[in-house]
Amino acid sequence: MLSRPEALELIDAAFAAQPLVLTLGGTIREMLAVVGRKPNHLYSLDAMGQPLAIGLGLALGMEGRARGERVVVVEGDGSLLMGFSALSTVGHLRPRNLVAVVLDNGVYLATGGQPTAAASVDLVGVARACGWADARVVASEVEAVREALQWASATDGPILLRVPVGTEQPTTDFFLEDPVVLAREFGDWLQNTGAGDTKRPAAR
Ligand SMILES: Cc1ncc(C[n+]2csc(CCOP(=O)(O)OP(=O)(O)O)c2C)c(N)n1
Ligand SMILES: [Mg+2]
Repeated sequence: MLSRPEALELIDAAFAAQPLVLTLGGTIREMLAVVGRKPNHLYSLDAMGQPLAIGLGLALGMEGRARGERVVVVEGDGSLLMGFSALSTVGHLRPRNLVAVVLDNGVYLATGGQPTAAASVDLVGVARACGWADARVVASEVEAVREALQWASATDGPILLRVPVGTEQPTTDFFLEDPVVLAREFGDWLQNTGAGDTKRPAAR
């Protein structure tokens, strides 16, 4: 079973310079520990249930941009279950440039490891039934995840990948940045730099 940091490293490598919406604190801190702070990463601190809807809006807004560009949403199982209605909106609007990767540890890890309903929900079946272009459960090992990410980056979406990950919780640094600053930094990157470049814009 892959750890979440291992999965995050593979996701960053596959979409190194694409807009990437990251769910909640634990996943965000682990991504920061693995690849550092990047302007193409939108850190949606504590916005449980919102990342897929945020990614949908971004994907729709970016549909006219460079071919091949993808908006990637990295979601947790608990947060996706909270924002479940966005699955139907994505299936209805079908943005071709949207990839959702659900890192499914089966629990609300951040609040003590209580089990989520994910164990009894066929997320791939739900996404397909909602009209997503495709969805897959991915074996929790490096090559399978790498291959699935590669496929998702080259296939018309919306695409959902469900990746089981372990429940270990590595010690990470605090990340106490103001969400207003985070959103502006990401917006600046989108507008002024854009996909393909991950230099952080100059502070203003
Ligand atoms: C609306 C709302 N309710 C509760 C919380 C508290 N909370 C933060 S993370 C979390 C668990 C999220 O579960 P999951 O998406 O599976 O991520 P994991 O904890 O497994 O990393 C909860 C309940 C919150 N941030 N927002
Ligand atoms: Mg979880």
